[in-house]
Amino acid sequence: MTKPFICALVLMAITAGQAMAHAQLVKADPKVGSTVTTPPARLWLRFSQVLRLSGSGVKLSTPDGKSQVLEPLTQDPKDVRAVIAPLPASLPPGRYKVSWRALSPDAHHTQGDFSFTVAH
Ligand SMILES: [Cu+2]
Repeated sequence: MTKPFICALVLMAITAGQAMAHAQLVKADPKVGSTVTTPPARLWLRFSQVLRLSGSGVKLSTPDGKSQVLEPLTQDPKDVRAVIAPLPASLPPGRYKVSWRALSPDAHHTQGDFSFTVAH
């Protein structure tokens, strides 16, 4: 096959499988929408594929309306598709929003958000 033809096929595959081809959040800890009674020390996010860490990021919006980038974002040494972001120490009770932005190996971004609540 000629090179342009292969490229066209790849493009068609990407367009057809948009959701499949890109990193989507599969699992999180704290769980999506959950309420935890112990303030978590870190956020664990598992995606449908390996992320490029340099182009990915996680932001935390706190109950007081502020937001901060959670750094550094690291790969879970036990799971190549999972990343770990540190959380500020002893989060006060309230509802937190996590906004993530992921860079897939094919250089496309996906993003999403979810909330979790810290209760007494
Ligand atoms: Cu893509």
